[in-house]
Amino acid sequence: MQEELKKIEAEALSELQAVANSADLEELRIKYFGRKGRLSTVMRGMGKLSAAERPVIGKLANEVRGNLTTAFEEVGEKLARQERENQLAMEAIDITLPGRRPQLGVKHPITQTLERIQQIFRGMGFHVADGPEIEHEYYNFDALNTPADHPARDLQDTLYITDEVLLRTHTSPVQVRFMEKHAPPVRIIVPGKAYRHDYDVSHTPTFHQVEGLLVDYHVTFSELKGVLHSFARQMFGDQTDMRFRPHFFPFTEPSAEVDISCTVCSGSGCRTCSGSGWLEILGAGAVDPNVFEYANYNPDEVTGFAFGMGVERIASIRYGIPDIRALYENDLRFLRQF
Ligand code: 2U9
Repeated sequence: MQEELKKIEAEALSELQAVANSADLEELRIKYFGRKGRLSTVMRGMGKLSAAERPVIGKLANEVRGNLTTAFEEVGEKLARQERENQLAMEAIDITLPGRRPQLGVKHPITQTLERIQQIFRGMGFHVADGPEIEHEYYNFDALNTPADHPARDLQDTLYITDEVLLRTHTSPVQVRFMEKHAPPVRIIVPGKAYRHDYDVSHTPTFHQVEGLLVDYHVTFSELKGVLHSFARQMFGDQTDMRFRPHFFPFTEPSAEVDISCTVCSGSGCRTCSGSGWLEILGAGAVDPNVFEYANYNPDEVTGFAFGMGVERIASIRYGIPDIRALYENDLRFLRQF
């Protein structure tokens, strides 16, 4: 039995050296100290010993148990320490790593363009006016000298709410309302949404316009040209050329469509300008005397000019966007570029 105890001690100590983690240690503890463990089995056998042998073996058994208990405790503490360290190392946060940057949004290209247009005209002394998007046909058409049989009034082009109420097809009704409330001189721009039954690469049913109106006692067409040329150069660069082509609008006479030299080829002709060297950016003209009559201004006393531009068109030229419908798809990969 003496030898058996020594053997158990030696084997337990040797096995203890090989233990790699707390779970294995617990298994080993049960193997030796458990109720059916090797040490307990030997201890239980002591009852069969003679009175002479018992104290000797008993002493040895206690020694062995004491030694092993100490050895198990030591290994247990070492393993617990190691496991804690491993855990901490695994959970460690590297505070020197760069943080995740929040994705900052940008203003929509339409908004940026609207703001730039307003900034330029403010710089030339224009004030900003606004008004309703749901209009009476009187303000949208009649007061703008657009006769009842004019094609623009057609259901095909205009979005009607009732027989006489509609979504404004341009921001011009705001200028009429403004003249009703204010005596000349007038120098305003009207940025805002307009609506038309239209959808293709260059038209969306909802679109943005900036229109301008200047009325005073001796305003001439050359001042219109000066204002628009200044606008074009501030918007598209100092080298921008401009030309006026005769056109017709019901509310201006004479009227013109206004082109700038192509921003891609500077006028030599390319795909963007269909080889012409020019890009249409807006329409303009001298306010028709009939429009002044409707607004209760005396056409014998005042003259004025007006202009209108589509903001989507200006933005598409400014940023080189071939299909303006992209402006309304809200694809972040597209929007992030501006
Ligand atoms: C009043 C008198 C005159 C506004 C004008 C245009 C020419 C014009 C188009 C540009 C592109 C509309 O968005 S678009 O399709 N507009 O060409 N607009 S003159 O004339 C007015 C407005 C109000 C009282």
